[in-house]
Amino acid sequence: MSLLTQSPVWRALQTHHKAMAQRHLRELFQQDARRFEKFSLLFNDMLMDYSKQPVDQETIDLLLALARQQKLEDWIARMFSGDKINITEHRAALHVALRSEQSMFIDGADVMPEVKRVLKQMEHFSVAVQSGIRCGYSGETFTDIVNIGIGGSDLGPAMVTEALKPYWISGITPHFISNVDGAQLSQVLQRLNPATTLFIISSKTFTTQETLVNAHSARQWFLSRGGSEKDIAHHFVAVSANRAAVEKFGIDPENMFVFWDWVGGRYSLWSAIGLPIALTVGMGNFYALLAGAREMDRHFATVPLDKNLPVILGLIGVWQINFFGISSHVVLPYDQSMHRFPAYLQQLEMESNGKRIAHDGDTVDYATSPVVWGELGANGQHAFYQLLHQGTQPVSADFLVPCQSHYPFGDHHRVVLANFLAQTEALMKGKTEQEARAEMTSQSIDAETIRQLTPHKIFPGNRPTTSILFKKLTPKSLGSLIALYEHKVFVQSVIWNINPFDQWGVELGKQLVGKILTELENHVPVTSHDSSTNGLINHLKANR
Ligand code: G6Q
Repeated sequence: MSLLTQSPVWRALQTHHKAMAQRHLRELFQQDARRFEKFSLLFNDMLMDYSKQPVDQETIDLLLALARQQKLEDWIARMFSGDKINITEHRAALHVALRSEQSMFIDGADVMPEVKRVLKQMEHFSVAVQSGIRCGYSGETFTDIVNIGIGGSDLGPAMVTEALKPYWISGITPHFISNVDGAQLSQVLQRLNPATTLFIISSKTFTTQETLVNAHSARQWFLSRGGSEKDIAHHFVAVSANRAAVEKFGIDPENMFVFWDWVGGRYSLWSAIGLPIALTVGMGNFYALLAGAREMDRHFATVPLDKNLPVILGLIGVWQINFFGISSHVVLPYDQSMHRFPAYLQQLEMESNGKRIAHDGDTVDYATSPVVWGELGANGQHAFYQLLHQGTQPVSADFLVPCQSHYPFGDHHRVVLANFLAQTEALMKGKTEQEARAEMTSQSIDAETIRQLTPHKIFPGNRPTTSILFKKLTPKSLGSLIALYEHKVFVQSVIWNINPFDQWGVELGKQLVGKILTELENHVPVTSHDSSTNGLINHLKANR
């Protein structure tokens, strides 16, 4: 058994769970009229309501004791001080420096002058593109930006760019190509004019096969549609930590935006990886995004644990996952612009904490990251909420809701809000047998039908939800929201004693593909794998 699961606090939480599991959320609300005030927190214009979680004051006290036992405050300080907390890669995880205004150090060297230099480079470049000073080979202004990248070099910037659609500068349309399936690239390129298209090749390593295949095809397309070799310098820029590979690809280092090994891919949207964001919404809005994250960083680093949003959000997750046994977590934004947020969060949470080896190399004897998934709120209601309400799998949920919409169109936003409120209330309360019967009786349904339908109309309720409300989805509030989740993930990693900043599982895929790619080149039958893989390869060879 691990030290964690043997610890007195863990055991106390297990005992406490036995008691809490007997209590329905409905009952907790009936017993305490001040439950909402007690179990909700404010940060700027953000409200986090966790009163619809199965907690009482003892739960919170025990979870905070667990956080202290795991030395959470020390770990937070270590992250902000540039310690090499990504131990398997011997690196710091200092993404907070990307939005800092103060000096931040790694190995005694201040990283901020470089961070600021690249931000200025992004600013000059985006102003030049937006104003038309930096233009395409025919002298026309750029109208389309194609970001080619995958994973962390795609999901963050794509999610933010979509979420900030109300801030898009007119005349520039962003496109994101991540999939190596040629369908995505060709569908986008067939609508574009090479003379007015700017490509950003985003890859920290600049060795990622999918990205390089897409980048080479984009280059080919450009050259075959009127662009010349010398025009490449105007139409292709790179964002990378690997200068040599960028040069080898043929991009002038003058057109390169760097970032550093202490920025993990899924934490990189605040770096030059955010270039498509800056080009689409303007550098002013990009700075506001950074400011929102910076304020959340300050909150995380300075506010006591019991009033600290990322800490409480992380601990609630631990309570659900490790004590209630919940392994499925759904995120439900009630805002159309946030349609990529669940995909972004999947990577952030599952790639960071989907691990089973602790810092000391031992296999953990407790659950870590749940399966994270999600969809826009109202759409989900007409699809999978059935399972949330009446299924056999327990699922915890985060609801993300703006108080104001950017689109004051008719009565739409009031309908959105009513749906969110109705769903969270129903998930908490459920519907008892008595209520189900009374409802059918009031509809004059006959006694036999009522008898038959009653079990189907009962809702157990007691489904745990957290609601996060923000005034409006602005660059600043979005920055705070993303940083909230980044730090929540870190909090959980500290409790679980795992490294959230490496990703050996991703590296595996990158290694495996090389050999098979060569095997697919010719028609010679393959026998070097297990019978299933050989069978699949040979079937594909025969049918390509
Ligand atoms: C992120 C992961 C991974 C990475 C991609 C792309 O944290 O490391 O998703 O971002 O594999 O890698 P490159 O940016 O190096 O192309």
